[in-house]
Amino acid sequence: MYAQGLIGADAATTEDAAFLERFQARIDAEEKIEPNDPMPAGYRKTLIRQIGQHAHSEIVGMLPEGNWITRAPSLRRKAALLAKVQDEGGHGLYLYAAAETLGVTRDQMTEELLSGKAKYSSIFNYPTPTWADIGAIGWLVDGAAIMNQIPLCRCSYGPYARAMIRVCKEESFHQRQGYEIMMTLARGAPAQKDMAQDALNRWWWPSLVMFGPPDSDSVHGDQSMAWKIKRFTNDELRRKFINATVPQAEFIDLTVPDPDLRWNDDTQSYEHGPIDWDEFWRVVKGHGQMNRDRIAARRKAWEDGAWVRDAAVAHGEKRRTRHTAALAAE
Ligand code: FAQ
Repeated sequence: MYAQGLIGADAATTEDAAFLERFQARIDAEEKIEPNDPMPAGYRKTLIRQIGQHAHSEIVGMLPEGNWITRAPSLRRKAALLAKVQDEGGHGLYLYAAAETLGVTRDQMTEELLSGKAKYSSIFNYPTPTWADIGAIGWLVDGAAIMNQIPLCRCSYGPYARAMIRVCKEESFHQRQGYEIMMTLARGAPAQKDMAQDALNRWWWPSLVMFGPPDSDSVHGDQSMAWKIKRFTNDELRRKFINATVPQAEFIDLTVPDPDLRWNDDTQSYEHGPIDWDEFWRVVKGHGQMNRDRIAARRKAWEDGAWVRDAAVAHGEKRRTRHTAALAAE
């Protein structure tokens, strides 16, 4: 869709110290970097990786909730869930388009997802066995996504930052619909409250690791902070999320499943108990409960959709031919 010529743009750029200094000065001056601007190859590569992973997460993220569209408990819940899942599909499309401005194609990104080369968020490898999981995903997963994405609205790369503005508005609606489901269950019959608590128990820790490994193990963190792709570190965002979410759990009388959780008056922040990072890396490496199903579902969707892509290309060619013929006849 976007100019393929951009792929080689860096080849013409000598990344000498003066070039890198000029680029960093633009970043430090809070200028937005746009698709045709010269940029270090590493900056381009980091963005393609992160935006691509983000796009895949939105698309794979449609699956756990999509599982409940036919079983939502009322027409109102069904309409809201349907709209939410469609929004996630839209977010994926804005993000693929933003990544394409850097010279990668959607087909390349899809190929990397299906071959396991590109990652998507660990969170979407957990199952959704009960209706309360839909509440927990909206409340916690969209809540974590907002915490991560609001700073991305100020990312130094223009197309990514602009895509995030609309995405964040929609995520905010998603978070509220999820919290409202949890509130309704938590104030319902004892069995409903148990279901809400059980969902919180299962989604709490996976939501905390969505922010990535601890800063000490974050491979890309420092460079992405220097380039103002990231504005906060993984641990800073995790802390902000916990601080915002614990009072929300207390308000609906649910218990955060962390016996070591403590308010620290000095830092004005919660301290959390140990995170199981082995479990995180197991899931990231493809051994979570749902990894195989998720990729199988995406592969099937891609193969089933081949005729639609072929038809769209054929239609485009037909229109171009007609347009050229009409111009020639003028
Ligand atoms: N899962 O060096 P860092 C959503 C990987 S959207 C899997 O710290 P970085 C909306 C990381 O890629 C959710 N892998 O990396 C929704 C790297 O591996 P690599 C997605 C992870 O990039 C809601 C390695 O670990 N959001 O939820 C994860 O500086 C409901 C080392 O990590 C975004 O993608 C993980 N959780 O920081 C949809 C936001 N964490 O690439 C449907 C944009 C880390 O070297 C329903 N992304 N890794 O092979 C970011 O902000 C960053 O990429 C981080 C990671 C913060 C995720």
